[in-house]
Amino acid sequence: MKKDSKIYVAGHHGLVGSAIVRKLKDSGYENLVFRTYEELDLERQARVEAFFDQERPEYVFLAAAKVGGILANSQFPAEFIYSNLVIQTNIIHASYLYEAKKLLFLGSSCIYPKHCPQPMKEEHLLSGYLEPSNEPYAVAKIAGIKMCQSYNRQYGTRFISVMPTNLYGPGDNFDLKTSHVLPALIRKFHEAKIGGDKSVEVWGTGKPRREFLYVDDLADACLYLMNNYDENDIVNVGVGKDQSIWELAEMVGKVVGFKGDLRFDHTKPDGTPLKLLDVSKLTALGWHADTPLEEGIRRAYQWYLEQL
Ligand code: GFB
Repeated sequence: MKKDSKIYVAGHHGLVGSAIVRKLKDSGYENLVFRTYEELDLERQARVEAFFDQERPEYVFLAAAKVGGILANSQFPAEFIYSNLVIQTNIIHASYLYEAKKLLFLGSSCIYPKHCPQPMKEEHLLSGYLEPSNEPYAVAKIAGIKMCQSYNRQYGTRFISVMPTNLYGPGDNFDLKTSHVLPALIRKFHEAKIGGDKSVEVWGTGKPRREFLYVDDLADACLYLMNNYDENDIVNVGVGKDQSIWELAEMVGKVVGFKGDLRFDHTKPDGTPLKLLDVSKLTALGWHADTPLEEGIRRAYQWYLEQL
């Protein structure tokens, strides 16, 4: 990308899209294009194509998606599969029709099988059954990967796919029913501290292990890959280290300053037991994550406090 290249960030209000915009602006890219939901409904194919016809973006970051935590994925499976399939299909196809130079598609680590060998390598895609709690979302993301690869093969496009691990940071969703674990815990611990509660409820057994990547690190990786990676194969983006939900809860409690106990709600799902990405490919390409988890949680908590 040149500093004056026309760059479209789809989903610029979301956790990932807003971080990509911050990173692009900080890096001196000045010709950025966005549309709000009111201006452009990405589920409407004709409108997406009219937008591409009018703007002709050279580079596309496809960060628009319907996302949510383990419960939202189980409760709204139709929305997760429909919205993601339609949005990504419209944008990938329009990028081909209107000759974008390059597109970066954001997948997810949930594309890998439920019982995938750990850490999960790019080659493990489609090697086993998916985790049922987010299968519709994962199937949509896998379709996006295959669409990018198929367009590259048949049409000679340059569409790359990036698989981030669980993300968190400024711009996250803190709604307790639909959010991911990290923002949920920040909010629960904060409210328990303010309310003087003796304990905080944590879903599941606390035993599943997860890897967490600060979203500004992901944005940095996305720019790096847009500028330095041209292969058809997917690339994992993570930190290469995981911890149990129990350990995570203790760390969030420490950052927030809550001194009470953890109460595990076994009626809530654990989801996939292990989900650690193998990041050796990205490391070999010359990129690694910078933000230690505790520092990232501190920044995310600060952002949450500023929104209150
Ligand atoms: O982050 P999370 O919702 O999604 O849950 P996944 C991770 C783990 O944290 C699960 C536990 O074992 C939850 O039971 N957990 C504990 C909590 N307390 C809470 C809480 O208050 N809220 C939430 N949400 N979880 C997601 C997929 O799976 O991974 C998405 O649902 C996406 O589709 C994302 O792929 C990366 O890590 O299990």
